[in-house]
Amino acid sequence: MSSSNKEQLSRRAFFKKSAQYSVGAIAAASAIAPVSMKADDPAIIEEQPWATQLGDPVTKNRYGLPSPYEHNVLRRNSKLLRSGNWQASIAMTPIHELMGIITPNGLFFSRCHGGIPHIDPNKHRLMIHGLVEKPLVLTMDELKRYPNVSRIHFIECPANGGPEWRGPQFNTVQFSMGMMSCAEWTGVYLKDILADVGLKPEARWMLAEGGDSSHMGRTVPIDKVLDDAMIVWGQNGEALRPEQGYPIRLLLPGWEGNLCVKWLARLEFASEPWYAKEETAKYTALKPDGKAIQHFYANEVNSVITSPCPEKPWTHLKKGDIVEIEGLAWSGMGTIEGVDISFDGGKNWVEASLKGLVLPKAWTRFSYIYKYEGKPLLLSSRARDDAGHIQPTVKQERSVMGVESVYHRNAIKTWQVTEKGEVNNVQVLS
Ligand SMILES: Nc1nc2c(c(=O)[nH]1)N[C@H]1C(S)=C(S)[C@@H](COP(=O)(O)O)O[C@H]1N2
Ligand SMILES: [Mo]
Repeated sequence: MSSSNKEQLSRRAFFKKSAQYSVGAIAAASAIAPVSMKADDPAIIEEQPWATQLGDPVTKNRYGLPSPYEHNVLRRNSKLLRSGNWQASIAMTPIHELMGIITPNGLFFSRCHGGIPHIDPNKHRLMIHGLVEKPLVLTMDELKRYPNVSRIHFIECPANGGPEWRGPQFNTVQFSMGMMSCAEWTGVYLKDILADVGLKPEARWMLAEGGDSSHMGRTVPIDKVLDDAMIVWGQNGEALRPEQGYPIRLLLPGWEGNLCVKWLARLEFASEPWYAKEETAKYTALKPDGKAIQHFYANEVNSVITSPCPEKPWTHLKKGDIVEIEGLAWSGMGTIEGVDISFDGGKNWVEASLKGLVLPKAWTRFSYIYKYEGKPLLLSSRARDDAGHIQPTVKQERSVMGVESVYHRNAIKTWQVTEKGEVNNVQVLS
């Protein structure tokens, strides 16, 4: 008898044995997983092709890829959010497909103004000049000689959720909230390099400029530079991906993604911000009184339920089923302290639990175990951080900001769950 036949027999024997136990005993062992054992299930009693022949050698694919069965787990672009071509567009992360708080590099959202350059690291230089004692030009090898640190932080485009100020635009979580991702970044704190370079006391601002075709430049106040700004070359244990700024990018933990200049080529220190001279762009928000908010940098406390969501509805559930509600919370101003869940559009709240790592300026995963009743719901999440911020209602946010802005939306997000378990993107205006 071949070993695979033996294996098959022992599987049958296992099935017979376990089938003797009462359904009740199995159900008690696992209250959440529905038991669907059938004596004639071919997936149990028959050998599958992959179990009867040798698999691939790793030499076939030295850099591994996900299982082909995961082919739908992709970044996606919307025609509504591109500026004329796919080079200047934004690829959104399927946040509903992620686990834990780390975004795999191939799924990290990507926002480019001039396409993705493929930079030869041997020909890339970082110039540091302006109001410094000792201007420097560093090769990548020289830069990496600084002792490195690794930190988990999200990057969020401040336009995340921005198309929805007036109302829901996308009946998906990927398009409505996927302009963000979270990774473990490896690099050096800028303050450590500046200790070498010697910052002059008049230096109040830093211009960061990219080496891509857009030469995107952003101005950063010196306090942030000396606090936790990093130059990073590592992303989740490997070199930055080209989409994220290979070989180096600026990382300003918690602050607007657009300030995190990719393909970083130049840092210049000055006493005045560059946008005062209209040389670099800067994001503003228009308020109902016609005035614009000019200085906002950190992304506010925010959260979204990723399961269920329009892409992951509850149509397969039966009344009485136990199900886990999961989502992500984050704040650019601190650490997530707690997340509440509402089933009635924000009238009543219960507290979710935070699971896994809870870190400053990082995604934080929350969870709530729920008994599904098959009734219509308005399902919302509301996060708060340790700096004392809490997400506003849509009504509160509109009363301050109106609906004309694009950036920094962080109002409580709500999914409508229908009687059938379908999930729709809605806004609760009361
Ligand atoms: N050089 C350069 N840096 C850039 C950009 C760019 O187009 N060029 N896009 C910015 C914007 S608008 C955002 S939101 C973030 C996105 O980072 P990601 O593509 O790694 O997700 O990068 C920023 N850094
Ligand atoms: Mo952005």
